[in-house]
Amino acid sequence: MKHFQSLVYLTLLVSILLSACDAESPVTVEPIPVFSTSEFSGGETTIFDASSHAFSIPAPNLSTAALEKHLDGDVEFEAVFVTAPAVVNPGLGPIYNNVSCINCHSRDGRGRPPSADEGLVSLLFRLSLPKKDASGIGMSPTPVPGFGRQLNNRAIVNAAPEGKVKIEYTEQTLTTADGTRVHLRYPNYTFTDTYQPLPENIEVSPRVAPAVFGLGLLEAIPEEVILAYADETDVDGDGISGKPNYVWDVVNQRYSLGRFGWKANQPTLLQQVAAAYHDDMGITTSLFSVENSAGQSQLAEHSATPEVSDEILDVVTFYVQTLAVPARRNVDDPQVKHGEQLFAKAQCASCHVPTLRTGVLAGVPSVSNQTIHPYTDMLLHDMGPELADNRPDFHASGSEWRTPPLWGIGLVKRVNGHTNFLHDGRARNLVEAILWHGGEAEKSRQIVEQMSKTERDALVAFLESL
Ligand code: HEC
Ligand code: HEC
Ligand SMILES: [Ca+2]
Ligand SMILES: [Ca+2]
Ligand SMILES: [Ca+2]
Repeated sequence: MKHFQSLVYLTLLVSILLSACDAESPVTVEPIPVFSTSEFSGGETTIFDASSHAFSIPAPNLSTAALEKHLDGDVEFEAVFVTAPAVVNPGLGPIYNNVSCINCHSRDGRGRPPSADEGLVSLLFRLSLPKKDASGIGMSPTPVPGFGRQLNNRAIVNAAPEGKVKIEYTEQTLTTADGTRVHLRYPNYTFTDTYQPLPENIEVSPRVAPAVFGLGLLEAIPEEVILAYADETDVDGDGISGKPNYVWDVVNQRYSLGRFGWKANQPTLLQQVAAAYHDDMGITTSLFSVENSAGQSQLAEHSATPEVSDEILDVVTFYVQTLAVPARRNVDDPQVKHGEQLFAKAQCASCHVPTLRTGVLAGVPSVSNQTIHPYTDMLLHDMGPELADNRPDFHASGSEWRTPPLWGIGLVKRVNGHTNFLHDGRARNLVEAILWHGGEAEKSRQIVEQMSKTERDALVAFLESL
């Protein structure tokens, strides 16, 4: 705890230093081009493939050696883990959510909530206890005794899963200005069959697996570029603030800018991948060397040697850094162009920033110095009470989420066979996803509600071209 306190001071100091720099030498960002007629969403990493494999293709600008490394990572991303001892891929569990990366990130794409007769596959639940006081803000979520920070709903033989989740939806109908009725479903979760009682005051955050392509590019965006879009106190008065998350960086032993996950709660892809092995599969690495089941009364602590080596961690990280971004389609279609104008008019581009330039990502030249069209600012935004999970994650409040990139969103149906969007997959199509926007995006939602059907169709056609 003491250790943590000194870290707070450190962060304070860092932010004071940062704001001091801000005042003296403001970072100049070139004006954002609101329109992007480019098909090259991922710069030179773009691939022209709109098939069901669109998210699984290596960046075309990899060197031969880099491609080999990527393909090694591909094998590991698909590797199915089993209970130790085993010759191949041992170390699963004892408690876990799934047996391979690809099982959740199906075709390197996005997961979804289970249908009525399915168990959980690619949706997981983060858990924590409320912070005792304000001094906990900015800290990692407080683990729940006996459960940690994630509900592990599966277990190896002789171990009990932590519990199951029952999902029920409440429907509400919204009528847009032109008389179109849209049915929105709101999820309610009940935890059942828990191996020991869950405390009543737990905080719960449902999260579906996001797509994993283009992530090296997002890691390569210079920190100062992201911070230049932040406007925490809404100085320019457009109702949109945008706030960086600062999260614990295990490798550098300090707080760093958060970039990955629905609340930007991971600083780097290396740490994101190691956390996935640990939290989602029960597999230890040099970054997280203690099993996720540690401290549970039902389970003994397990082996001290990492179950996945640094080499494997490295190639899997490289794999998610170097998956190509699919090219845009139909950019010259008049309806798509109309939709793009409406996207700007509805202030969508204030958060879903169309164009950014990457810097240098060490060891990954293919994603370095690229002009990209990710449609994200990588910042947290208050999205209102209806999307809130009420579970703070470092500096992200219970109602703040990181703007997700929209590139490739029009191909989710073809790749993953569904159109479930948002952090919990509640939206069943793009219009529903937009109509759930609230908080800082309330004005955007209202503009879309006021649109004619022709306009809303154009906006969707634009999103589907991404
Ligand atoms: C049980 C399902 C599940 C498994 C297994 C899983 N993931 Fe994930 N993954 C998720 C979820 C859910 C998130 C979002 C996490 C969050 O918001 O905190 C995520 C996030 C990610 C991200 C960040 C994506 C982004 O846009 O920010 C990467 C990269 C990733 N996972 C890679 C992996 C790798 C590599 C593995 C295997 C070692 C893996 N995942 C295993 C569900 C899973
Ligand atoms: C204030 C910032 C902000 C504005 C303005 C905004 N969005 Fe979003 N958008 C977000 C955030 C944050 C999420 C993730 C919310 C969640 O998952 O709970 C999101 C999610 C989405 C998604 C689902 C993405 C996914 O991966 O599931 C779509 C589609 C989308 N926005 C489109 C739009 C459109 C179109 C507009 C304009 C009408 C718009 N957004 C305006 C911040 C914003
Ligand atoms: Ca293990
Ligand atoms: Ca757990
Ligand atoms: Ca603002």
